[in-house]
Order: sequence, then C-alpha cells, then structure tokens
Amino acid sequence: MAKVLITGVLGQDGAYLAQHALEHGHEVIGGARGELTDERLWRLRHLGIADQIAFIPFDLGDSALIEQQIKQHRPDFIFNMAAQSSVGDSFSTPLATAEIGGMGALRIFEVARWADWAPHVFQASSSEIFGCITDAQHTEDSSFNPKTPYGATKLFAHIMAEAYRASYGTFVSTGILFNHESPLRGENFVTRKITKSLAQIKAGQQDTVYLGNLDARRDWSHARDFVEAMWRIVQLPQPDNFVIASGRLVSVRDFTSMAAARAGFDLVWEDHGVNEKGFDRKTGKLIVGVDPVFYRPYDPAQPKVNTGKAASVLGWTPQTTLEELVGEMVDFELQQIKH
Ligand code: GDR
Repeated sequence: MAKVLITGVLGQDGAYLAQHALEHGHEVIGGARGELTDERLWRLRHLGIADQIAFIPFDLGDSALIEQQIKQHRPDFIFNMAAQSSVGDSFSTPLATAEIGGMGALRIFEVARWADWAPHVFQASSSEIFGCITDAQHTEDSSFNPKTPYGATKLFAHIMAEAYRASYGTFVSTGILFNHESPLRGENFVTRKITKSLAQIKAGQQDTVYLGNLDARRDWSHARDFVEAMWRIVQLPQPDNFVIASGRLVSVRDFTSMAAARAGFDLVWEDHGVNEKGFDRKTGKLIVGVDPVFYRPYDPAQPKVNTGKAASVLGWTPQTTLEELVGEMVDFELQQIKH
C-alpha cells in the first residue's frame, strides 16, 4: 500500500485519480485549498469516495505549508493536479495562473528535491505548451512555442521538471496532457458547457447555447483513461515525459453535432463566423449560436500527436472512444435534469 498525495483533489482529474488509487488499495491524502463545502465535494461524492480521503489544507501559493504537509505525510507519490486550469480564464488572470500553475509546481519540486524518501512526482503538463503546429505529428521532443499565459505557465513547470531531474536527480515526470473530459468536467470548459446546455434545451429549460470558435479542433479523451496513464508514468523506475492523447482531432462544431444527436437533435449548420447557427432539422429550432464574447484573444490550433511512446513504454492507449465519451456526458446531463 502506497501513500498518494493528490493536489487539486476536488477537481476532475484529482477525483478520478483518488478513485483509481483507492481501488488499488492505496491511502489517499487529498490536498485542497479553502473550505470543503458540499458544492466543492460534489465530484468525490458522485464517485462515492469523499469519506475515504484524508483531506489536508494545501495551497500552492504557500511554500511553508507545502513543505510542512509533505514532510509530515511522507507520500510515496505526489500528483500535482492543482492549477488555474482554464486557458480562457488565463487571459484575465495571468499572474494568478503563473503563481499557482508555475511557481506552485516549483514549490512542490523543491520539497521533493530535499525529501530523504525520494517521492515520485507527477506534473500535469499540457498540449498548450506546443502553442502552434510545427510537425506533422508532434511528440515529446517537438518544439514548444506557447503564446497563452496558461501555456507559458505550463511550459515553465514542464522545463523546471526537466531541470530538477537533470540538476538534482529528483523524480519528476510529466504527462503532456491533451484535452480530457468527463461528466465531472467543470462547466467553463466547452464539452461540459455543450452537453449540459443541450440537456437543458431538450428539457425546455434553456433556449439556445452560445459558443465561441466552432472551428477549433481538439483531441478529446476520457479523463478516466488519462488517470491510468498518469498512474503508470509514476510507477516507472526513471522519470520521463509522455504525450497523452487519442491522436484524433475533432472540431467544436462536430463535437456539438455528436452531443446534439445523443440528446435527440439533428443539427444542420448555416452561415459562417459570428453568424453561424445550428438548427434542429426536424423542428427548425435554433439550438446553437455564436457569441464573440467566447472568442479568445489567441486560440492556437492543436497539433496532431503521435502517442507511440506512451503505447510502447507504458502499454497505454485510450480505452474510451469519443463517441462513448460524448454518450456518457450527455446521458449524465439528461439524468441531472430536475423537472
Ligand atoms: P482548452 O479547453 O482551452 O483546450 O484547455 P476548453 O474546453 O476551454 O476549449 C476548447 C476549445 O473550444 C473553444 N470554444 C470554447 N471554449 C470554451 N471554454 N467555451 C466556449 O463557449 C467555447 N466555444 C468554443 C475554445 O476556443 C478552444 O479552442 C483544456 C484545459 O483542460 C487545459 O487545462 C488543458 O491543459 C488543455 O485542455 C489540454
């Protein structure tokens, strides 16, 4: 039995990681900042594991607290999942994004560096560190050119992880994670916004969902599958970097059509840009509109990736198709509807 510290345990990935660790018989210490309100515990409650976690106060902005908690609990594995994780929000909160996502990660690496029991640290890197398309298929060794505050922050932590490995021999691995979704996703991310809105439109509780860039293409997988990859990464004898993705890019427009079909709509798209609209073919009802307020100042195209290293070294490939993921998310939202 290992001791597993998960920062950001209240978030989507933290919750699935905690579930995974508990299912494998490990002890889970859940780091969370602020009060443990019912509202914030909903993911862990949904998974039925809230009372199996030892919660500790943890704040990535507080070096002394981080050091004290890690030294006291001596975790074998540390998953650093806490961050300001919205690329969109990072445009309005660049300092907080960098402080928590960048310096916060470094604070953990620094404690791990001096820890006499040599914990294995997992750092959640992001596809946003690529920033633009430079190769036909990106890998762990492609160049990094982030141009969003979020991407630059994640690259700082990513490079620091490599620096700590090279300079001090600290075990810090990274997963360069592409988009990973689930019913536990926050509502400010596009997949959950779409699935939740469609269920509400279906129930007559919302008229239309307004989105931003419909042409954006993302490589979406199920968060549960990603957690399995993260777990395998920290079990390796040596720290390393792994791209974790499905290899399939789909536009926001096509994701919306798939989700709409699951909710019982047959979307037809008309016009372009801010005037683009998605109507239900059967009823003619306007289901999707575009509102430029959801456009980003910079929205880099996501590259296609080669996940051969994860497959060969970790024996990992995603188990859930995008169709299954969309189905699970829409069905969850339809069940949540209160009539
Ligand atoms: P992303 O996820 O920025 O890729 O970061 P998000 O779901 O926010 O956006 C995906 C794409 O959809 C477009 N889009 C919209 N996005 C939001 N949030 N709301 C909208 O209404 C909307 N309309 C269109 C966006 O422009 C974007 O192109 C996620 C996060 O989980 C990061 O933490 C993680 O590192 C990366 O994925 C990999």
